[in-house]
Amino acid sequence: MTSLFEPCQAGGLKLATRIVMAPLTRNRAPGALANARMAAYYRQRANPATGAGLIISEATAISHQGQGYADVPGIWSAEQVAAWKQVTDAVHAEGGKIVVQLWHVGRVSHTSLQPGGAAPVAPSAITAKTKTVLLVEGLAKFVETSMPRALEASELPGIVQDYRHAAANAVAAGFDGVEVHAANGYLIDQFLRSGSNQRSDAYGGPIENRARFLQEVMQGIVAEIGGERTGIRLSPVTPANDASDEQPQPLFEHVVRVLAPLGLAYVHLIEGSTGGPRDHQQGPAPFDYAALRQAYRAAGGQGAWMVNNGYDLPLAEQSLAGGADLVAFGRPFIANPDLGARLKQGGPFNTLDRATLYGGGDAGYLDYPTLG
Ligand code: 8OZ
Repeated sequence: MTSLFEPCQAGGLKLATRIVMAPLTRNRAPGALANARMAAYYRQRANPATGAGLIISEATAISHQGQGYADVPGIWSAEQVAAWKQVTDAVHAEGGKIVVQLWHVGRVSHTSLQPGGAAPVAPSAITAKTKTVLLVEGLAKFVETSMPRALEASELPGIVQDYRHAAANAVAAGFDGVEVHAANGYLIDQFLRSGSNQRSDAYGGPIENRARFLQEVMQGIVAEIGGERTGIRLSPVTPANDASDEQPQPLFEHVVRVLAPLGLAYVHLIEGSTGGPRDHQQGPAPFDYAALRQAYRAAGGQGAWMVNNGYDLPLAEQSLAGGADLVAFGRPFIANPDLGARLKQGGPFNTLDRATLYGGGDAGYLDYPTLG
């Protein structure tokens, strides 16, 4: 039986264990720049003997237009690349691996975060019934997202180019690869799911059309840096950020068939409602994740299958026995920098302080204790 503590080859990523640190937004990057505090945080979790076999960075904007929250990092400028280098160096000094999560929020933004105070962009001009985080006098404040404008089809190649440029920057910054954020109701997911996509052109309507933007982004990134260091995150039924679709099963089975020939390092699945119930249902029947993986494998997909959402050790080992390759842990990794060591010895686990999740300084960021 495969154990969480065994190595895994995920495309070109040679991982010492199957324990992955999930992407976690922490809003501690003023000026959209990574910094020494962030390097210290990732370093604490980087040694595969005690922490993660792979770290996925917090969601990182591919462009100013892709920004939707206060004090989240970016990776579109040379200054941002140089700033990230201190993080990737710190992780590698501990013998760890790290990929950057590439993010365009689409409609989940606010005019105050957009270039020139413009409206956020989206597949269709439909406001997301969700909140974003602004910082007001240094404190996280949740505010309604702004009304978006619908993107012209002629603008989409420019956004694909922004993804390619960000992926090339990721390699220049020393990342071992990238994860494309196609989950949680952000731009790519807004194109995929019918509740946010009412387009009547080649990017809306039938499933094949709604998956076209994702396909073009992924093909562009793979052409830029190679599939073997590219992963993707999907969340077929999450209601996060007002995401909805009436038929998620055929939609996401089509998506994995599109991904199969790209030779990706991994496919990362959020099962259920992000950070919430694993059995959340959208559509006419419970989502069948085994059928999704089978559709990917049947289409020739060889990437590692990474699962996420509410995992503990018994559930993780059950999932590995059922065919998953990697398990991503989110909030447990915030409160337990040495989560790997704690899983191995069966705990104990520190409790999470929700008040320090988004924004702030070292408290609730660098001061969670390790064992011993
Ligand atoms: C929590 C707060 C802000 C953003 C996601 C990037 O849900 C996020 C996020 C999570 O994927």
